[in-house]
Amino acid sequence: MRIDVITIFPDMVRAGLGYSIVKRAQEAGHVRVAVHDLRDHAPGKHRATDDSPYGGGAGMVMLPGPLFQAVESLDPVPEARIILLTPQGETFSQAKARELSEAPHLVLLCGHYEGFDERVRRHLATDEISIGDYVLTGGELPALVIADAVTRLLPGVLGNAESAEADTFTDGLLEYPHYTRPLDFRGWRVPDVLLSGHHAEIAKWRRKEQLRRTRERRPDLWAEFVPSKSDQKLLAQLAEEESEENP
Ligand code: JBH
Repeated sequence: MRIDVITIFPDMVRAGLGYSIVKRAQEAGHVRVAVHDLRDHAPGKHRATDDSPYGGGAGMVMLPGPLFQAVESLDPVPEARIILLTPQGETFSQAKARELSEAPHLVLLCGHYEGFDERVRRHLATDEISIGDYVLTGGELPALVIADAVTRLLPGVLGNAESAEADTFTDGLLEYPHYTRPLDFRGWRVPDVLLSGHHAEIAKWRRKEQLRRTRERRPDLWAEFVPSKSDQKLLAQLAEEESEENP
């Protein structure tokens, strides 16, 4: 896959791409990421990339000219996804990451809060994405989030162990609690079941903890979750344990 990021802060984005799985994936040739300075496509002495809004009002609007020129200079394939990072976009999700990981080419356009000229949205972008409902100063961090989430899904990027690992959003449950050495840390012990060597009991305990956690912490995921027959049995056990704790 090819990923191009267009931004007025190229060094900020490059810094974020130089670590971890994204770095490894680039070195291994699974993804080719390039970061471009929008100002290189801005005309005039001032190299402005934004201007005041027609009709008046506060804030600035990203000019269409530099953005169209920057994207056209990349000569994107017709199947490329041209993505605006904007608080008005669809909220990013694991499902969206999976969908984007199927595309041959992503172009990520980093906007700033006041937003893009409407013609960019209508005639250049194929997608508009937000990473969540909080105020950020620009689309640079969202671009890094998307590059990370998509890259780790590309074939060959994760080792077998990592990719076989059921991730939270695959089966709709949060992960179970993890423990490693030491057995006793400051008087806090690892649960006995994990030391028993009884694999079926361990699997049951883990599944039960996943159910408990998701029900407690994520009512949104819990509402969508469809328990299997064996999950229903574990949930009945949980209810039993809870009624013993609070008689
Ligand atoms: C995207 O993901 C969004 N959430 C909040 N602020 C943003 C600013 C620019 C791009 C976002």
